[in-house]
Amino acid sequence: NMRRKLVAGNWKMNGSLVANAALLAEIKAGLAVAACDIAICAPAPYFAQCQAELAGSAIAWGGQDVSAHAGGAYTGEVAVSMLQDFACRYVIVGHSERRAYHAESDGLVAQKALRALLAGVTPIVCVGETLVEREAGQTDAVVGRQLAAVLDVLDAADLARIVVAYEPVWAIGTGKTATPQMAQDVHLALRAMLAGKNPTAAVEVKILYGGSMKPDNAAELLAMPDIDGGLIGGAALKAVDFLAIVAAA
Ligand code: 3PY
Repeated sequence: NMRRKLVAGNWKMNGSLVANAALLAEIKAGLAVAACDIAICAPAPYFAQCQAELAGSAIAWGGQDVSAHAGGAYTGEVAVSMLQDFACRYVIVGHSERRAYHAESDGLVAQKALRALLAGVTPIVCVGETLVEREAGQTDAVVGRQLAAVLDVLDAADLARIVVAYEPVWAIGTGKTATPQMAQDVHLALRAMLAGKNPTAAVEVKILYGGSMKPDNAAELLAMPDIDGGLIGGAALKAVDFLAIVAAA
């Protein structure tokens, strides 16, 4: 396919000024001319550091969440305008950790995605089923419901400007990975849903796989026809691992 792959690190709630400086320096030093797009999604307090270290490099940066509101009395929230102040290109929305630990609904995730998109920040919309849901044969229904909520609020013309990430909840931080074929099957189903909204855009939308992607399994996952990159958890915190995944993409 024609889609350029995207490898996006999700640092989650890890890092410090000192640790990030070392990690970013190591990644920059080790980066050959990359054949893929690369991004790092950092905690908000480190946007300025990412901008200072990564501006002018081949690596984009972004956030891990954004408010559904434009601004105002929402203590603790971060507005998309604030991400833009630090030139964030991407923002993750609806990661399963936010859905599970912060009770984010499909509707709220959709509003966040829309807020980012309208501001010109690319939302990386995460969807994924739990183990119980998979074993009950509900995978397509669950990810379909999660994606439908986002598709409902977007203009069809804007569809090509989102990134989707399929992250089976049972594979996140557990060391378990979906087999390439299991992932491919879901990616194909997601792309078919996107095509229902806008067939041309569906061909362009990147669908990333997330959930314990690491150097060991990246190449075979990334070889699947509808897997257009990865959203990388733990392996994004080690320069050698992150670089190995970038090299595989
Ligand atoms: C993981 O790989 O564990 C992730 O959740 C990436 O977002």
